[in-house]
Amino acid sequence: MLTRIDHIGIACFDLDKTVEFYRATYGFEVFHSEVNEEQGVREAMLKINDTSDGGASYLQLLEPTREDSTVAKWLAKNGEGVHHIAFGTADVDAEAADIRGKGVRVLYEEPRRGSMGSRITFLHPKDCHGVLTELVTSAPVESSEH
Ligand code: CMX
Ligand code: CO
Repeated sequence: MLTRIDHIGIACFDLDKTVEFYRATYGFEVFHSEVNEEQGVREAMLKINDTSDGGASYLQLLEPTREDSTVAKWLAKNGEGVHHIAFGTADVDAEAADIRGKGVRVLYEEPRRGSMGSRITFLHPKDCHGVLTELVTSAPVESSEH
C-alpha cells in the first residue's frame, strides 16, 4: 500500500540559493541534507508535515554533483522545476514487484539507498503518463530507548 506523498523532488542549479528561497518565502527549514554519489545529487529535505502513517512529507531539493547525473541531464533539457514525485510505503520491495507485474517498468532490480537511509526505486516516466515516480520505504526511526 502507498500511504503518503513522501516527497516532491525539485531540480535546481544552485541548492543553497534554492534553499534560501524556500526559507525566505515560506519559512521552510532544512530538516536534513546529504550528498548521494550514486544518484549524483546534493540534496536538502524540507519537512512540510507529518503523515497519518507515522511518516512525513518533504520537498526534496536536488542539485547535480556531476554532469552525467540524471538530474544534470534533466536540467540541461528542461531548466529548473518539478523532477519527480515519491510515494511512501512500508514495503518498497512488495510495491515494486506488484507494480512491475502490472507492466510498468521499475528501473532498479533491487531498491537502492535514498535520503536518510531510506530504500528507493523508480518507475519509468514513460509508463506513468510523463511523471517520474519514486517509491520510498523510510529507515526505521531510531528510538532513544534502545
Ligand atoms: N520526468 C518526466 N519525464 C522524464 C524525466 C522526468 N524526470 N526524465 C526523463 N524523462 C523523459 C524524457 O523527457 C524523455 O522523453 P522523450 O523520449 O519523449 O523525449 C524520456 O523520459 C527519456 O529521457 P532521457 O532524457 O533520454 O533520459 P534517460 O532515459 O537517460 O533517463 C530516467 C530517464 C527516468 C531513466 C532517469 O532519469 C532515471 O534513471 N531516473 C531515476 C533516478 C533519478 O532520477 N535520481 C535522481 C533523484 C534521486 C532521489 O530522488 O533521491
Ligand atoms: Co526523490
